[in-house]
Amino acid sequence: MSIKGLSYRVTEWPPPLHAPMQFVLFGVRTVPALELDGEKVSGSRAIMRRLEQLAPEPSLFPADPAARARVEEAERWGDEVFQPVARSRHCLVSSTGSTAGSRTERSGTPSAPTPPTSRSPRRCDC
Ligand SMILES: N[C@@H](CCC(=O)N[C@@H](CS)C(=O)NCC(=O)O)C(=O)O
Repeated sequence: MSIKGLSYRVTEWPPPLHAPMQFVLFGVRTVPALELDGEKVSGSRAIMRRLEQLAPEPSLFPADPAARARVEEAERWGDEVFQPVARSRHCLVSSTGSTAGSRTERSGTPSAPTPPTSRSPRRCDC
């Protein structure tokens, strides 16, 4: 949304809260999702296409049709083949320290990731 020049507000739900919260708010368990004046859009691919409709320039996709087809195939593979494998496994991640266990919000340009402050292993659903 920054690339498109669109203003936005980000709400993050720390795992494992994100799945039930997404279900309550969007009717699906996964992040990301977007709410546009009450319209709910879930999933990276759907969000990208909705943003293209809202603000065509600059495009998030290559102008060349063959290049765009390759990008769309890579997206599809990631979404339909790779992600389900990753999601089916439990993974270990480092705790993010002070933000762990709390809802966080921010607006505008995304900031740099916060370095881990703890080595406590946690489960995730990604
Ligand atoms: N390819 C999908 C992936 C969605 C997805 O699997 N998100 C994970 C976080 S990385 C999630 O919400 N997992 C919770 C669950 O599967 O219940 C997208 O980009 O929208």
